[in-house]
This record gives sequence, structure tokens and C-alpha cells, in this order.
Amino acid sequence: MSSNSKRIKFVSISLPILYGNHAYKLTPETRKTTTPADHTHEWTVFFKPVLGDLDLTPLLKKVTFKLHETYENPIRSIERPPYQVTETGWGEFEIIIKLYFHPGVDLGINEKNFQIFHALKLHPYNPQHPKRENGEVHSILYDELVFNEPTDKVFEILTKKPINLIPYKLTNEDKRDQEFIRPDENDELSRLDVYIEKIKQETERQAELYSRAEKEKNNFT
Ligand code: SLL
Repeated sequence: MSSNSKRIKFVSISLPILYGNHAYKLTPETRKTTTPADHTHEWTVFFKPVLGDLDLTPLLKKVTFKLHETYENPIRSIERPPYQVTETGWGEFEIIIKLYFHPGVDLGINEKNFQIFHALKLHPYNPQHPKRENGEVHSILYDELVFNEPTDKVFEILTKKPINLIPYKLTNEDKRDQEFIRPDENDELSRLDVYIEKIKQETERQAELYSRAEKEKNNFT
């Protein structure tokens, strides 16, 4: 075991992610000569960090997308971002997105591979929802990858700029209850403090002006 694969006790770090698919109805213009006649849609399935420009390659060895067996080479392996696969087809099915981390022994990462199940959507979920005119569908989900008791190396990767995530301590290890604040929430809160202070000052100033005006008025009467 390398020196940087020691685990940090009672600490978790969560990485906000997005995954899902876009789908477009094929039209005579978008259809290629090679597109099979029974294919009705073009779709793209993807996985990415919420902060799109984060480089996860220090952590991720590859991401695989397991498609339905009606596809040729159903397991598509992507080693660099964007982690996505574009295909055409006719039917909806479940896609297994698998994240492979770099092996622990060499790099001190030591995270288990992680699976996400995504139901590929080609048709709008709810017939009552207003349909997009062009028949586009976007089925995108938010989730967080939680790194519990990360190794020193994972801690270093996730907390270093520009990823800059804030680790949180588990207050009760058994319940794994989690208290955490993300950097953007921190920023928002400190901005709010500044505005609250400004409003307080302005209220005091107005009160002062009012009482002065009130005094002046009394002097006249
Ligand atoms: C369904 N259970 O019946 C699903 C299966 C399979 C979708 C959907 C094939 C692409 C190809 C394709 O779109 N498969 O022939 O290359 O709805």
C-alpha cells in the first residue's frame, strides 16, 4: 500500500454530478444514409460533474455505458471527458453507467467502482406536460457521489482547486448523518450577511432622517 492510501476517519466529501440523456426525433434532414430505417431517435447518454469544467481524470480511469444487447458492442468505454455516448435507436431501455476509479495500489485512490442506472427516455414522461415542438426529450438527474473516509490522495484531489469541495465530518458514524455546506452556499450566505448589514444601516439612516424632519416640523409649529 502506498503512503497516500491511508483513510481519513469520519470524513466524507460529496461530489455533485449530473447524468441522463438527451433525445431528438430523427427527421429526413437529420437521418443519415447509414441510419437503419426503423430508428426513430438520436440520443446521447452522459455523466458529468455539475461543475462542468472539473477534471475528474485524476480519479476516474474510465466510464462505461452498457447499452441494450440489440446494439453492437453494447459496452462502450470512455476514458476522457466528455463521458458520453451518442446513438440512434427505436426503443427505451436501462443504461448502466459504471465509474471505474484508478486502482488504489498504484495511486492511493482505493475507491470501489460505482454503478448508476439510467432509464433512457425517448418519449416525454407525462402526456399532460406541454410537449416540446421538435419532440426533444431531456431526462437529466442530479446526484452526489459521496466519498466516505477518503484516502489522503482522494482527499487531496477533491479539495484542491478548482474542485475545492468542503469535507464534512460525520457527527454520528453509525447513522452516517451528514452535515455539510457547499462552497457556493457559503458564498451565498456571506453575500446575504453583507446585504442584511446594508439594509440595517439604511433603515437606521432613514429613521434618523425621519426624526430630524419630524423635529424641524415641530420647530415650525
Ligand atoms: C423495448 N425493452 O422493447 C425495450 C428494448 C431496445 C432498443 C429496447 C436497437 C438499436 C439497433 C434499439 O433501439 N434497441 O437496432 O441498433 O422497448
